[in-house]
Amino acid sequence: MKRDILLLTSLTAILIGTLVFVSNIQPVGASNSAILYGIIGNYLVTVDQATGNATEVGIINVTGLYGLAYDPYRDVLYSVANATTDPELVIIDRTTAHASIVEPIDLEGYDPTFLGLVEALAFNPADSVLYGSAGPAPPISSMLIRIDPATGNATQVATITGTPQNDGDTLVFINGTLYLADSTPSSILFTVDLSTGAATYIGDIGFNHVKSAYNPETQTLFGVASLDRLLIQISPSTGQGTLVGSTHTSEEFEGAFMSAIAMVYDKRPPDIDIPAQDPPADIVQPYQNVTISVNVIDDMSGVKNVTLVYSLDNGTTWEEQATMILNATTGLYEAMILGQPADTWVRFKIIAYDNLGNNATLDGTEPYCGYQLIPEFPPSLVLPIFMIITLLTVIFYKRKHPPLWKFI
Ligand SMILES: [Ca+2]
Ligand SMILES: [Ca+2]
Repeated sequence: MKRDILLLTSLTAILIGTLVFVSNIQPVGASNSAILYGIIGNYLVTVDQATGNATEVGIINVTGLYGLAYDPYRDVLYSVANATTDPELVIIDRTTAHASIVEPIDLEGYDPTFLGLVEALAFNPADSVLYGSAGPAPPISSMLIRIDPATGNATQVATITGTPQNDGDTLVFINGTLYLADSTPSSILFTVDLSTGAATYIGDIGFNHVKSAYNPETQTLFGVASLDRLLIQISPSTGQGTLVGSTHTSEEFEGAFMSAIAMVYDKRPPDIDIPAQDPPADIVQPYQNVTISVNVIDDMSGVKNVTLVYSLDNGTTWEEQATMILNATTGLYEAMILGQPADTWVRFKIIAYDNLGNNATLDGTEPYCGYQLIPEFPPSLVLPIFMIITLLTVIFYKRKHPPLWKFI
């Protein structure tokens, strides 16, 4: 009996251990450094993509916010303040939640007071353009606009047609294609032709008042059913929404709803600092090894690898390479170039990749990316050596040929 209990206890322990182990396994190939941001009232939040749970980043210092879009090339988060009255483009610092106002969004060809609604924002990585849906007054935004992020000036691209209200309640780009949801309040997903504004029906999402964002790293289209405070996933092919979880309760964030979401993800290469070398470039002796060290950072997906590629003929051919290893003490990536014969011109490049394949290169033309080994007889030594030889010759000659006065 005692042995049975012992056996049962052991098996349970093994089972729990296995479950814990299995639950810790990450899905293969699903690198996800992307962060889902949202706006709830005046709060900037991050949203857990697995549970839906919203966490406060900070309070945004402007009001009437609608729309949220991310430029991954410049690492800038855009939103619109006073969006339902006198829309202004704002940039939100995603670490402090501080908003800085760019300019009022004015529509070209119209009186500056014409635009009374900017409802959705979406950045298209395919053409690096910030798009929006707008109109003269709430609740319908049937104008598809592009916004100059430097000036706030907007131009109309097309008029949205073919949806229940011809209303762009949320916009999102997937691989260059514009998706739109129109909510009545049930949200229906469409694609939209950027040149004509004509919408093509995809399907009913099955949730109301949906705002959307796309994660290109996991290829997931997310939505929030705003008034129901729910995070959902949306199939881009059928439109069908599936529940992820609750974003927040009616007691949190002063009872406000999530008005927009945007995905912040890594499209920027790692930063490579100016490399250092030991010994320094001007005193490398023939056959002396040289260590190259450099600081490389990638604050989003992280550095995957750093490679030193080098040339032994001043950049004519680049056949040598070495993996730069992270030195845990200095935090620098290091690699060694083995000693070379006198006079050799060494040049090196540094290539760094982040975990999403974005890469940066120091191409070897930078002045600090090369060194010449000092010659066997550097010019500075030639004169002293010549003088010594001359002196020795004179002494030797004098010993063999005593001066004449000795015979006098
Ligand atoms: Ca609307
Ligand atoms: Ca990066």
